[in-house]
Amino acid sequence: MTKRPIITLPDPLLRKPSTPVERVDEELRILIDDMFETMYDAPGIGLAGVQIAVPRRVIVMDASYRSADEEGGEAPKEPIAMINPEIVARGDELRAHEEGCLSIPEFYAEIERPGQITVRYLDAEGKQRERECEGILATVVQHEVDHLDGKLFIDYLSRLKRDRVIKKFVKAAKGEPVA
Ligand code: GNR
Ligand code: NI
Repeated sequence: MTKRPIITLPDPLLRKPSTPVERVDEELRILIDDMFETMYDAPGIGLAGVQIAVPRRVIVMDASYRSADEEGGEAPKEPIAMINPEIVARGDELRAHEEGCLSIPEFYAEIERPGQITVRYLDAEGKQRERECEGILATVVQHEVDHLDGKLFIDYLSRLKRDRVIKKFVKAAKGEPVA
């Protein structure tokens, strides 16, 4: 397994829609392994291919650490990989979660999204599956599927707030002081 570098704002690749995976093969499973290693090392609870500069429709997640926190106990790892994920149903109730993104380091904001979703995807063996998600996992799946469409969680903020965040990262990338 190889840890790969994570791209950050304002890298234009983050805005590029990712391409569907056509074949679930060994090469793809190696990519997925590398994505898990990169995510656990960061550490993060989700990662999309495009974040390691591979704009293909693959996401990995593990929300077990977060739920262990909430329950105040130890939790075993619960790695989940989804290929060509599609959100096929959304519940009516919205839930707010504090979100962060490995591609927007050290910025956090409360975002409202449907609290319950159904996602259809291929697993690492190429088998079609469907899964109902709620809680933090519902939020992370939506956050990751957004990445595949070139969308970031700051897009849900007001234009003023979003532009402020982007400007900070543009300045930092130019080596200017960000205050
Ligand atoms: O590590 C992450 N934590 C997180 C917290 C709340 C909502 C979404 C996330 S995903 C994020 C990792 C990441 O950037 N995935 O794309
Ligand atoms: Ni993210």
